[in-house]
Amino acid sequence: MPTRNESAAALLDGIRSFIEPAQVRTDPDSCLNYGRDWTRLYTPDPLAVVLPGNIEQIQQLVRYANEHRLALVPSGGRTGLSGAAVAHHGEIVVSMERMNRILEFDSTDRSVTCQAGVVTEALQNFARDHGLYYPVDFASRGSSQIGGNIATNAGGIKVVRYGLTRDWVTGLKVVTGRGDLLDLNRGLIKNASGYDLRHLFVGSEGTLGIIVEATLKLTRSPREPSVMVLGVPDLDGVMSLYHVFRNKLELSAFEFFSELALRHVLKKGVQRPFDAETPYYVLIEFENPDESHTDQALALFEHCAEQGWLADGVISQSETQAKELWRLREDISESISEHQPYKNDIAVRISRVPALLAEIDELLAREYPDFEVLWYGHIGDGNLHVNILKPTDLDSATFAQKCGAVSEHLFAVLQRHGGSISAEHGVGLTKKPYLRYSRDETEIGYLRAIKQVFDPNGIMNPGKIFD
Ligand code: 2HG
Ligand code: ZN
Repeated sequence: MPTRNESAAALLDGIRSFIEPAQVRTDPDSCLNYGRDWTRLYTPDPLAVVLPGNIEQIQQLVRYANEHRLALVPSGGRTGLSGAAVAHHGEIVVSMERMNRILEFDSTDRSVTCQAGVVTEALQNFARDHGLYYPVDFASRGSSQIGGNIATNAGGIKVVRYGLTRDWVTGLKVVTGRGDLLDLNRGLIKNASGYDLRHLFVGSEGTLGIIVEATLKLTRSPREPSVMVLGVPDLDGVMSLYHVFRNKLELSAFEFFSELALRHVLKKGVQRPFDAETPYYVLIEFENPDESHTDQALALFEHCAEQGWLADGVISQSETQAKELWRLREDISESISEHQPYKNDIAVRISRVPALLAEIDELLAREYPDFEVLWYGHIGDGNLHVNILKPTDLDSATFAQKCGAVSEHLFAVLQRHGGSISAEHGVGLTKKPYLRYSRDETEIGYLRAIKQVFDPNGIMNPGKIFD
């Protein structure tokens, strides 16, 4: 961990000699906003917020930080849920916000090169304007940035069909923790010339260096996506629907949520999709270019209803209706934020989902008899978001301590199923104490050794993923 033994003012003056003084901020508002992400669990306390405008400035900053042993926290849209972009120990936040240009597009390659600070939705819109599609998508699309998505290997709602951010990154420019600029893979599809360092940076959470540019693949746009929401009496039904629908339709999403989770969205004014109330719901999105696909979906619906796997359902008739149905699932996270939820973002192989669900359900009912536990997530990817809401009369510290204790049991169950403590939100600060449940000591030793190569002085996002 770097130490500070020079006066803050002198250190910042040094930075102002190579980055425009107005882009080196210390005002309380900037420190508060740029020093935190969506976790709201930590008190932001950065030394300063720096907004570089080009790669040279970033290299200078990293070299300066090495010289003076300053800690840097790379910062994108700060929509993360694990504290990886939090600066709470006098670090310097390096915001990529000003580096938000799309630099190059090639229709033959179907690829786009952009700076790290491009907002996800801006890239999606750019692709659409060029008759193509960037498929990595999630509720925070309006503020999350490409660099942050890469640093956490963001997943989201279309993984079942299109994979994770990693699958779309064909090139990366990074400034390592040593200040070197690496130009990794340069948009190539095939490149068998040794270790692929690009993939080390995907999911590195800012601990190896700063992602400054990315080349991303695009694909053809989906044809007439339709959305179905189905009411399901039990978790076995959820898995049965997955098998049936996946085998017959080209699914682009297979999401689930509980009635308890849905109720929070309904409180915000969204309409219940149909009269029947069921403990669980599944949201399915599929390409529906002609009537034969609609007929197929309806036939599957009938079949599943006959089997007792679903109780009711609705299919979108327009794009607007499809968007409304998506809100039932996508708005959950925001609708519960006022309850200071303790978040779990766990993953197992899909075949293990039923057994894991049953065990965790039993564990949580036993350990949290008085807490509201909400289930939702990307069940088609084996990724469940288990959110525990803080009872209003319980103080935050006791709540966190109780949840932390249960996490040890939960992750032990997960470990037995070969799962991961973080599917898509990252380790950051919140899951750091539990990393050993996903990676054994030997493997963590290799992770540390890799960090040492890229960041020998430990200036890059110290205290994140592991100490
Ligand atoms: C989602 O899938 C996001 O909605 C947030 O990953 C999950 O709130 C959460 O736990
Ligand atoms: Zn998610």
